[in-house]
Amino acid sequence: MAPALLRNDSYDLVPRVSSSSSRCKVNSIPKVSVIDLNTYETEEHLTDDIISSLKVSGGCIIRNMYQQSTLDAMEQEIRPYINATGKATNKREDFVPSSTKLVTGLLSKSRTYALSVAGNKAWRTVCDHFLTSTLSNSWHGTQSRTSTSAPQLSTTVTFSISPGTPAQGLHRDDDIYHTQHPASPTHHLGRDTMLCLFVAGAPCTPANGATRFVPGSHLWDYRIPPPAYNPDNPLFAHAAMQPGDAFMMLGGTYHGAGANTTQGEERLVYAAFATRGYLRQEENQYLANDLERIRELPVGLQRWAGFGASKPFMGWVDMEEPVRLLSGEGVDVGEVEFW
Ligand SMILES: O=C(O)CCC(=O)C(=O)O
Ligand SMILES: [Fe+2]
Repeated sequence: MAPALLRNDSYDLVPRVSSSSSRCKVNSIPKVSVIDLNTYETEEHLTDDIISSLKVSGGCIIRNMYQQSTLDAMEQEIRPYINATGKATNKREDFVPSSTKLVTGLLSKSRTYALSVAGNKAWRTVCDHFLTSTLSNSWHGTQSRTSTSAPQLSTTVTFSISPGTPAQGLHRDDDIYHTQHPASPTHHLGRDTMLCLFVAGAPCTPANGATRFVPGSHLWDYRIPPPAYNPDNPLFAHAAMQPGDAFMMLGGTYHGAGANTTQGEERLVYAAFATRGYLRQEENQYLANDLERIRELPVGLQRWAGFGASKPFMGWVDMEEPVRLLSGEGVDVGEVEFW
């Protein structure tokens, strides 16, 4: 079915065009990879390329990640919530313009979203790569233990962005974890606290506010402010997507929603965010969701959603993994070691 594997070589560094900001000590602007899922024969090759791309530019666009039938099912489940969301109050106007309709707590609102976006296998593999933590030399008496903490889902959100919505301020999502780094010429594992997945439910164009981002800024000194946006500034790229395309981004990359300057186009994006297993989830999944719906999800997805335990000894209820309590008697959730 798929044509022969096409290796993606689009993340070469191109010479930097000088920036107006003397504080931007970047020597090159990494090119953003745009890869097409249909050209891959194995998921391993796909995720390898996404990972390489994210390390270099902080963002990667994946064409054709979702079929229209999945998008249709997801929209059918989520649209009633969008329709029921009035114009938001301006209590978070400082971050998300009030003309943006946000639907959150999606794990229990849309099973399609839960299985295909939050639980997307390729995304989870990429999360495993960037967000797994291993603790060695954890001494317990005379025993030295090694614990591996798997990443977890942090936030679920649908963005419905109407015409007239102004641009969002450029920001780094990983600020919520107080992440700060000095400038680094290359990426190294251990520095990331967040990985983001954006899925286009409708076309995302520069005119309707496709996410603006600054390739390579995940490696900048975190004290450097974001550059001023202008469409011709070569420091910026746009996550322009057709329905079914996806954009993955490290949480340290400067980005923000653009302005929706169209007359009648809604920008519809389904997003999921992940973090390390021992950090607090941005969205409180225990209160954001109807637990009856969470119970109906596969146990592995429940663990991913924060109802598992992070090793060592994080997140238990009555010294048990939350999935055990959630599932009740008679459901095999497997044995868990807490370290
Ligand atoms: O809507 C977008 O394109 C980005 C939204 C975003 O960055 C955020 O809300 O943190
Ligand atoms: Fe953001």
